[in-house]
Amino acid sequence: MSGPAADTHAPDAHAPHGDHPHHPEEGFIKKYLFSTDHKIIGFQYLFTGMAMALIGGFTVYVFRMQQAFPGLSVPGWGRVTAQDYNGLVTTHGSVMIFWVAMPVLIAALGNYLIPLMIGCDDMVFPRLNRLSYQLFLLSAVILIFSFFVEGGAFGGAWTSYPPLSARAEYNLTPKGAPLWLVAVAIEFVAFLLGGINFVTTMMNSRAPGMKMFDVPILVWMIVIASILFMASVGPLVAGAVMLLFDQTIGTGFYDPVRGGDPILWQHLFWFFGHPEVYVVMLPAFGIVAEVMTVFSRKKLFAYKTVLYTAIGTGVLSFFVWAHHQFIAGIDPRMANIFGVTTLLISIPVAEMMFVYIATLYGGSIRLAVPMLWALAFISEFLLGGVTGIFLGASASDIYFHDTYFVLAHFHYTFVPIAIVSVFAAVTYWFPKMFGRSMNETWGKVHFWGTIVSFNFIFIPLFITGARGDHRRIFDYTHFPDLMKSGMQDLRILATLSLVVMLSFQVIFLVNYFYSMFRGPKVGPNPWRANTLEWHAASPPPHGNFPVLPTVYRGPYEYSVEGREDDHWPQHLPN
Ligand SMILES: [Cu+2]
Repeated sequence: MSGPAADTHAPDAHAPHGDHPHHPEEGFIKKYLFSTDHKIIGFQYLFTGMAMALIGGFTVYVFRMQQAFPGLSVPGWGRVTAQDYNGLVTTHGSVMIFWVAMPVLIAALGNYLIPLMIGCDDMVFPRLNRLSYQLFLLSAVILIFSFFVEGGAFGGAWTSYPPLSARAEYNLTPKGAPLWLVAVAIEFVAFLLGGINFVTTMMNSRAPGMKMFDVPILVWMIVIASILFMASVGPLVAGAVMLLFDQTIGTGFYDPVRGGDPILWQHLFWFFGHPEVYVVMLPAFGIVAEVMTVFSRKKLFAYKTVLYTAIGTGVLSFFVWAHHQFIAGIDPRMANIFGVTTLLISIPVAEMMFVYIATLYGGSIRLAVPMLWALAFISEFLLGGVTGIFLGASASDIYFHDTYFVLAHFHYTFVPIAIVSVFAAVTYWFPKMFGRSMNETWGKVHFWGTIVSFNFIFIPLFITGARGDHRRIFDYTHFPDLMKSGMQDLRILATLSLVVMLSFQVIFLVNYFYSMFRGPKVGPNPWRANTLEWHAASPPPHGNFPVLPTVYRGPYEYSVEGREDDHWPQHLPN
């Protein structure tokens, strides 16, 4: 590989604050609340996402307790009414996807890592970046505020299907519903602004010598995910404005009585909703790839193929959405077409799994905590993928639609994406973020406790779902048949496993926040990784690199022998 190629301009090094009257020292408020530093904004998204995950976790605990023990006064909540139940389920789904998975996987990691991984001082538009977080925070505040208005939080499910979500006589949360819609819309604007920064920064601020195929795969995945989001969100925003009008000023866009069509919303929602799955899945795949190469001391297998596959998956994700409407009354011939495209999209995903396995093959594998999470991602996500086949085929989906089999399926894809890969990322980049290490033993206790209990939540729900158990039933005592032959026992097992899984998160939180201040100090590159963020100090100073690096090779040059010199960081010449 030749020396530094000046195909991108060499950004100037960015000195710490206080070096110039126009770049003064910042006070606490300016530094931490109104910062334009990409790292601080990354932390703001991360900690807000973590706080929202507490809401997501608490809501599922309450409504699962109601499912397992109907009528129980749930500790920490009390008796659960039908209205509560709908609000809790809707909040859980919305929060975990929009206010946890997206902000943490894309905005937090994208903000913190992209400038560090491509070797520059900050995002191209730092103030726009700050605005994106402020809008995100505003959206979270509006959502939480909606819990306390008359009628309570929106209970029409995160898919917000009309007529339930629109018609006043059905919509029991006349204030909560439009507030939910406004919160989601503002959050989407926040992500659009964030995406603009990620794409322009990666395209324009790469270190000298860093060509497109030298960019770490995680950066590419976040950039592709941002473009996917930008391309898919438009129709939904238009649809949401129409829904807001139906909710507030009595239009009838989705009202069949007045010539509207509720199925239109389903198309607009899922035209966004399914690409959205890949908007969060691709960064998760990127995290796992980064961790896996470091802890197997192996080059990522077929880097270019992975990149083209990610782009191909993104494109194909726009042609599968109607698999959510196989039984909504769409033309069966259309269902067949969408069945085929849906089964097709499992091919690139399966290919990614093979890439991981090929990367591991012959590697010198070290089972540190981040690697355990990365390996668990493969096995758990695979279960999610395989069960999706039954739902992609319209014939079998007619039976499975809206049962707990569907719920178990998408939790076997979403929990690996939003939880497992995030734990891999948080534990892997912890030393970079704080210059200290987390406790490995407690990390492993947290890992095994979480993974084992996770499977005991959803495997029982595959069984009840395959036996016809439908979603969104508030009180099973109204359906005694559904409580017989072990079905209720399976629900109780799932709920108790959930309580166990949530309890293990306390170990993580203690380990995380204790280690942040008291963990053993480590050097800049404790994992002996190659990507540029490990070339910066830990934690990186404002401006990241006192001297901006030059890149001489791709991100994953490892040999398999595990020798001391088995890695060639991107910033070191041959
Ligand atoms: Cu889908």
